[in-house]
Amino acid sequence: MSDVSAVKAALKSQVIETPSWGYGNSGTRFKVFAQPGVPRNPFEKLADAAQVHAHTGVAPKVSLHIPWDRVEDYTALTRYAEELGLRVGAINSNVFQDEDFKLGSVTHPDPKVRRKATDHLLECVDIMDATGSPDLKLWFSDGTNYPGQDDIAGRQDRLAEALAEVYERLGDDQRMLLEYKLFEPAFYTTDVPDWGTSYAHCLKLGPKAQVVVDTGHHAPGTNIEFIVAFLLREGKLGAFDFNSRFYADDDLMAGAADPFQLFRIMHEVVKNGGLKSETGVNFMLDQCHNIEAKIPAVIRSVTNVQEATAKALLIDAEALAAAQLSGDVLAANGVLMDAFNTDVRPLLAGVREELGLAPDPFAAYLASGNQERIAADRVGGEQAGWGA
Ligand code: LRH
Ligand code: MN
Ligand code: MN
Repeated sequence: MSDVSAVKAALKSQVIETPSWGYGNSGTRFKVFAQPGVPRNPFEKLADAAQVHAHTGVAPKVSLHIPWDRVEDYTALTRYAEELGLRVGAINSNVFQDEDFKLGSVTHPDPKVRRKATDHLLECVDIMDATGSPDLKLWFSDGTNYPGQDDIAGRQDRLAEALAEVYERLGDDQRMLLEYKLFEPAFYTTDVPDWGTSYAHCLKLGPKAQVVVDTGHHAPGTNIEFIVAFLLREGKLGAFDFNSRFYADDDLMAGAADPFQLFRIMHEVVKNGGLKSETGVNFMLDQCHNIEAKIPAVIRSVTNVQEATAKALLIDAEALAAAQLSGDVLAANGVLMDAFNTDVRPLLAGVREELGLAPDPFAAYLASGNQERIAADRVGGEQAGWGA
């Protein structure tokens, strides 16, 4: 796409969903470093997300995580989101922090534990009904640590049974997004370890089940853009959990560790129609900001995704196709590298100005005084959930 106004229109319409847990305190198993001014409840997490949206103009949706964001009154939470100009995004289930789930949740050998886990997933669909959320995001920590610990295929049967029950409960405008992860916390087998497993379950379930690609959940060296191209071609790419990593599930800011990889992913998204709203790909962030200030880190992540998207949109598709057809490997690669090496910050500054925003959202947020205000107003902020 080389028409600048079309590129700008595409950038304005891209929605990046931010995670409620990205605004809370988080850390590693070694230490959680608390920061002043972090939210004390889900309402304050929404207020922080609204800051990101106010400065970037492209982040009106917030993912919630249950029970981290459990409230008495979801209608009140939804109304508050609307007052802030936000919508509730994906509801993330959590079947990995309860004592009962030590040996698994929906794949646990004991049917009573499986019932409890499936009931939680059904509760998440109730919350979708109450908040207007379109997406149920499922990630299972289920797996085993030792050879022989449990029946690998039997666990797939149990998983399929639970997924089918939850799928049946979904409304017409609701989707199930199944996330995979190679390992951790399970170290020998994981029940949904890769995109193929997720895809196979989603295919059996039906059109409302799609795969989530969390960019931090693969073996080192995995070609994520291939997975993206394949899933888009099959109509099975439901969402991204963007973050970046140097080693494993590091949950660092998207585009921080490997901006070139993010560009390659966004190239496949653009090339295969994934930016069009009818494809329904949800561009979510899934990150934890352990040592950096949270709202600015989310703003930086959003702009990093926008920069990768802008570069992908600038690829000269005609020149690329011609080079590919003629077998000119170096010319084809050159077309991609030209786009990647373009400084798109002025283009994005222009897009923001056209939206009535400051050209540099990061600087504008720091100058707004919000950080000082929340630090003074909020005492005793929450952990994101991991350390809780
Ligand atoms: C698991 C995961 C999943 C969870 C989130 C907090 O590692 O990526 O998406 O819901 O982290
Ligand atoms: Mn994730
Ligand atoms: Mn993760």
